[in-house]
Amino acid sequence: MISAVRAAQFAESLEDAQVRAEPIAQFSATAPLEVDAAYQVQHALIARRVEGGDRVVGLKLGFTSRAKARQMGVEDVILGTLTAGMQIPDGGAFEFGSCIHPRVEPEVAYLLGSDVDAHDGNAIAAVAPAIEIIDSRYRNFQFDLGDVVADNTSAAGFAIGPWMTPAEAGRIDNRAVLLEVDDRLVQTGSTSAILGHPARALAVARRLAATHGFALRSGMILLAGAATVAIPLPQRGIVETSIAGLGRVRIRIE
Ligand code: OOG
Repeated sequence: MISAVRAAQFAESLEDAQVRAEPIAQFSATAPLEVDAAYQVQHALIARRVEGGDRVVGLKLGFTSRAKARQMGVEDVILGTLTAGMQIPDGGAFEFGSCIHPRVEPEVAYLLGSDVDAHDGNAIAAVAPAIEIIDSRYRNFQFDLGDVVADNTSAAGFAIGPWMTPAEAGRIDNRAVLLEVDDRLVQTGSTSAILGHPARALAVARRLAATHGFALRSGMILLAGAATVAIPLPQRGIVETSIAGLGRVRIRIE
């Protein structure tokens, strides 16, 4: 653990990097953060946003697929926070210039139908295809585990497609996942790349939430993590995720 003052200082430099869209040096180069301290920084960062009028709308998992963990060299599954300010409506626009070096990845999203504590069973009310935009606030998109947790797991934007009930969706493992830019296929994968079965996401999120001081509440969104590697976000164009049997979600980058 670190002092609240120290956590606030780390949070302020991350917030500054994001607002100015200018990267900072990784903390691990000079002052490595233990995982507990890194979550303290993330909570301080989100508290600043909430004080500024933003609102927590969900949580996101990171490094739930081997492809992503390998791409970034971080092995542990991590939890980040989604706020209303990050949400892009399905079909809406996202400003490339608001980011430093954004990347995009296709994901599965869940809607929680009840509060979830460490022992709860299945609370998934709905499932949807999703797009996540990540933008590390660190130079060259390089970080260690503590760095990326403090930086709210690189969260920058997300869009959710039409929700479907679990009964309508059926078994959601081993569904084809496509990421397209201007109707060109840029990544393909399977929902089973997420933890071997994407339904495991809730249990993993529940464990991390209980350990690191997050609440999983009814009405919250949970992003289960990328099913493929991330690709650089195009400066302009239409980005779309489609998941077989679940439908599609698209945003316009401008
Ligand atoms: C960290 C976020 C990883 C995922 O889906 O695995 C992530 C990063 O790669 O910058 O969101």
